[in-house]
Amino acid sequence: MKKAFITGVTGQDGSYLAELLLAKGYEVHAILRRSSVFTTHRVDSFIDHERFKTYHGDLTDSSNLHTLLSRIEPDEIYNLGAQSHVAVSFEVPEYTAEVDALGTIRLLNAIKDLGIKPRFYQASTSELFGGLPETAPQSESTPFYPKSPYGAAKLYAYWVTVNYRESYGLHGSNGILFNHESPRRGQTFVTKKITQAVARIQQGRQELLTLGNMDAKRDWGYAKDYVEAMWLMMQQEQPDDYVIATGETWTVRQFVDMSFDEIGVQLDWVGTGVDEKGIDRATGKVRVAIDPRYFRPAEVDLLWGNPAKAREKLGWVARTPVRELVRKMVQYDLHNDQYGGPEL
Ligand code: NDP
Ligand code: GDR
Repeated sequence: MKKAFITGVTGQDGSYLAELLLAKGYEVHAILRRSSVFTTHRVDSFIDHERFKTYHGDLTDSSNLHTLLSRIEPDEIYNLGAQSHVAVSFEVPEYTAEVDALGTIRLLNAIKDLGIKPRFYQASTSELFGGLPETAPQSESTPFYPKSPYGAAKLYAYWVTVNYRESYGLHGSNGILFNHESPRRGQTFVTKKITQAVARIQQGRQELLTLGNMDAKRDWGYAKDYVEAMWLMMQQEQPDDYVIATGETWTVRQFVDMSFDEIGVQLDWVGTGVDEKGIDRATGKVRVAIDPRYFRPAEVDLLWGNPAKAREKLGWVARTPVRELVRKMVQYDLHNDQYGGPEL
């Protein structure tokens, strides 16, 4: 029986990945951060599974990671734990680097010191790219240009994974994943914020959705498809780095329109910049407003991935078009207030 070790299991991706690995017969070991409130909503449906084992742990604690890896001796390590919010990273840059950059080297050093030989997956990101229109669509050979403390921390993690591969023969791969969403997406990321607001507006529990930059373009896929790519990378004879994306890009405004479409509301967009408003054509009510407090000190304007290498080498393709993703998220939010409900 293969053993996997996951950091970030309570997050969106970690929960889908753990489910996938349990279904494949793995023993799944994972760390949970101590918190004053429960953080296990996304894994509660399988937390008592006999092959799912949890430990308190933290990417900021080297001795904890060292001890756990020496006891478990996993076959595969998936490093998904991170302070993953780009806007928040401008407010807590040092902590973001501590977890996202140094957390990765802590894991890699534990592997090296212990002399164990797991395969290692690093959750790299399209935020490594600057999102300049002339670089799109971005591929594995597009130059990096991180535009946030988060992106810069992930750049370090990307390169130390490559470096330990080249220096010590680590089977380490970077998945350069473009944005991927799901009903389990954290509530402060733009897609979930939108679909949850649409559901609440439909239910008469919210009036207004307030957003920042509506012109940013993102290549949005479905998280459940993307964790399969992580696993596929770990099954390859040779480690490598892969862009994982749908190959399509949409503005935030288009995502808003598609989400309101799900409940039969068409919006009129009036004005420009900070005055822009999405007005419900049928009722005349303002549904969307822009608040500069959601603007970032620097923005990644256009992310649009080229997943050709993943298709050719891993046989992976994104199966869920953005419309279907929007439908899954809005429908889920119409029927569930918490993570853990049934998905369509
Ligand atoms: P989430 O924010 O949903 O989950 C992050 C996870 O990391 C949570 O389990 C969180 O624990 C954990 N974590 C945070 N800080 C620490 C720490 N100090 N020690 C250990 N664990 C910690 O992220 P996603 O699931 O969306 O993303 C997974 C990974 O993939 C992240 O590394 C992210 O940066 C990266 N990524 C995500 C993309 C996306 O579009 N979703 C795209 C590309 C990369 P807790 O529940 O306690 O907060
Ligand atoms: P991103 O995702 O920064 O791409 O990082 P997010 O959903 O936060 O932002 C996407 C785009 O939407 C714009 N935006 C807003 N964003 C948020 N969060 N809230 C708003 O109100 C809002 N209004 C407009 C943003 O400016 C941005 O352009 C995600 C994370 O999962 C990272 O961990 C991951 O590495 C990248 O995706 C790929």
